[in-house]
Amino acid sequence: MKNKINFISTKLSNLNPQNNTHQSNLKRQYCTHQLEKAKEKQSTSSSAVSAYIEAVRELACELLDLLAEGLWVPDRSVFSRLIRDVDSDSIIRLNHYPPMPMLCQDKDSSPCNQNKVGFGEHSDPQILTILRSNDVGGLQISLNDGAWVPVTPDPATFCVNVGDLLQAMTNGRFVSVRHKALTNSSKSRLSMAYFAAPPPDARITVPPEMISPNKPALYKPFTWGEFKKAAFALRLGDSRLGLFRMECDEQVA
Ligand SMILES: O=C(O)CCC(=O)C(=O)O
Repeated sequence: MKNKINFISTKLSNLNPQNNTHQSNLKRQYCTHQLEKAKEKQSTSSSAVSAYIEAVRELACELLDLLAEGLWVPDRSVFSRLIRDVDSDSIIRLNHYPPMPMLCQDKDSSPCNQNKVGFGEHSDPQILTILRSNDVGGLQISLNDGAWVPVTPDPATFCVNVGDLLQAMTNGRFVSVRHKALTNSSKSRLSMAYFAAPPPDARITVPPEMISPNKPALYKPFTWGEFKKAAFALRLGDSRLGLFRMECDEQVA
């Protein structure tokens, strides 16, 4: 293929060298222009993403400060400090769920008459998730009794999920929410999730004020790195916090 291109260009230059110089200059100018346009576009979108990340990180920190205050923890930045850390392992994920038409012969028969699962049931392992979506529904959360409740989509609001680490750091006072996302049969769902996480070597512990003889520590101390490693060894829907739960005899001790 490379030879062929070389051959054609040689031929063109043989026919009219001046023309060819002009053509390749035009071509080069066009390519440079396209490249600059693409770079400009890339830098505009990457600065928009950076600005968004900064804004949602600030929101997550403010929420965590309020939460610590509400729990009567004297050091109100005990949770947010982990996210503000320069080595914070926070990430952003963009999800796209293309429409999945229901292609059933018999429209009334289950399960092909139901929406397909786009993102399986799970809880978020990090501290807090700030989720935003377009106006296409699909997100569902699981209640204590196991019932699934749809979350009304609203592009102007944020959905905040408590993650596993916050459950551990509040000694079970806040519970990480199990959720899943279903596809829509005719429209695309888009969502953007900011997962606020500590640095990998941060020790996940409970503020001492939240532990008492009546409410002993539920989880052993662990690092986020250890938790992530354990999480990767499990399936998406498995409960990871169970691995770090104190044994009953340790709680009494
Ligand atoms: O798209 C959604 O609403 C859910 C996304 C989600 O659960 C995730 O990214 O972990």
